[in-house]
Amino acid sequence: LEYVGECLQRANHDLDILDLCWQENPKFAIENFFKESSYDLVGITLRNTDDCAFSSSQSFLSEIKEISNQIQANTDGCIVFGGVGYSTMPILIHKMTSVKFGIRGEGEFAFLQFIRELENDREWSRVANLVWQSNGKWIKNKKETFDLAMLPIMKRNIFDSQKFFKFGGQMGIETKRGCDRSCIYCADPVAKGNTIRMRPPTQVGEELENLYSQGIDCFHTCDSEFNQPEWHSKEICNEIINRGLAGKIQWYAYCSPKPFTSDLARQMKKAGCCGINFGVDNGDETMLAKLGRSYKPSDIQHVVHVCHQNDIPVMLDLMFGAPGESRSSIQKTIELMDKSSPDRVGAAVGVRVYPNTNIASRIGKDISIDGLIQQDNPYAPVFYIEPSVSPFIFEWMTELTRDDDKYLFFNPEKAEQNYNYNDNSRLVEAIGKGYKGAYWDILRKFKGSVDNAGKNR
Ligand code: B12
Ligand code: SF4
Repeated sequence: LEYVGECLQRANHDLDILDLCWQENPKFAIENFFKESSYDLVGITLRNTDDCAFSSSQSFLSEIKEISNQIQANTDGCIVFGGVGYSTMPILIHKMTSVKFGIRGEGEFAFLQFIRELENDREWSRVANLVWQSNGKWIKNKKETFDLAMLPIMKRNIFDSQKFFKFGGQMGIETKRGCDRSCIYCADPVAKGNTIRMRPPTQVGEELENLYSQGIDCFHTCDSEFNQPEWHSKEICNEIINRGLAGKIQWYAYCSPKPFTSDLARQMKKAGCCGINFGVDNGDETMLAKLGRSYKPSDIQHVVHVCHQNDIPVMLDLMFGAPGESRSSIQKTIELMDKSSPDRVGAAVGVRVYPNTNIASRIGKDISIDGLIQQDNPYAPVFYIEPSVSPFIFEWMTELTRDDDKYLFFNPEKAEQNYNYNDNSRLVEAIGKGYKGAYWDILRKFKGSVDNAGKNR
């Protein structure tokens, strides 16, 4: 939202922000906000529609509906949704609320086009990425992507960055957008586009400096996969090094296990990278192919090795219960984790089936519909668990990983190993005590209320 807001400011539009993240009582905050001024246009960002975790299956849609209803009741301005959560399921969100417009995908250029039409002809078909209604039918305008070099240098001063940093433990920064892979469950290509578009390294470097000058020195990349393509990741690292930021900032990234060279690991370390999360999903070769992954178990072992050689801690993210999962694939995955010894392993059971993903379109065709789990509520998140493993997978996973504290689970009952970042009192406590970094790394270092050893700073 800050990126979109800065583009509006550059185009000389007046802008006010209501940040509901800090409001104890959103209803009251909304009423007060709209009492102060009237607005022609109200943009709402929806980052998360749900927590993407089968064990909790928490949906945020009813709150989103309530908040958008309250906003509608308090303004005559035109309301437009946007955000990555919205972009994963725009039509469902419009049907659930009575908001008439939304921009899926990136918002900086499209929102400006929308404003031009709002002020002039209201020819909605001209606005890239717009979702709107015509004669009772929902229309999704063609998705367009823009050259990210056209973005302004982001000052990052619209929101209270210091407050977000203090209570969030790290700050997001994007170096590229979109992903050209087709992992069967992934909503990133749906929401962000299926080509990779890169930001010029100087743009990223200046943005990092602007944040650093506000006292922010710990970051997480917001790219789908930071290392794709590798040449661009290296240029970003060089930029950080050449600006003299490497010794001053720490940063973490999501990366894909292939391609990932020791050269890149060395360069990332030199540029201040202090942890990488690889979403590896599974450790069985057949399962990796079924998931649409192009690497092999040996590549997973290799990345852990090269990261450790360069003193970079590693988190591997696993997802059990995908179509084709079996007792043997689970066993092989756990064996690979033991062999490769990452610093932490996130073990999630159940695949969140987001609309318009490959898995969503294959359910009922070549993937068993029996594995589909949905509660009675039509807006409840839908998950898939391979029927042949679902009767024993939870108990067996517990058995296999017992007493091994490298495993983190999406399980609120195991507070000390819970890595659902959406609902995690342990994480909140650690950040309150001054821990910074990627959340898995904070959870790794934080030994609980009684022990402050290993504190990041
Ligand atoms: C980095 C990241 C994280 C980091 C964040 C680090 C940080 N400091 O920022 C961490 C690891 C902490 C994280 C945690 C979680 N994440 Co996350 N995360 C991402 C990721 C990769 C990037 C998000 C981002 O900031 N993008 C960069 C910005 C610039 O893009 P953007 O927000 O989309 O904004 C653009 C457009 O959407 C649009 N736009 C945005 N707002 C608006 C508003 C208007 C009016 C308009 C017109 C346009 C517009 O314009 C913007 C610029 O182009 C996304 C996937 C992705 N590739 O986007 C997942 C993603 C957002 N995460 C997801 C989830 C589920 C979570 C967790 C809930 C997981 C969990 N249970 O622990 C938590 C929730 C944390 C929280 N409290 O919010 C899901 C959400 C899916 C959904 N439908 O809800 C995503 C989409 C991943 C996925 N494919 O499933 N995450
Ligand atoms: S899981 Fe990673 S590599 Fe696969 S489509 Fe999603 S972002 Fe791309």
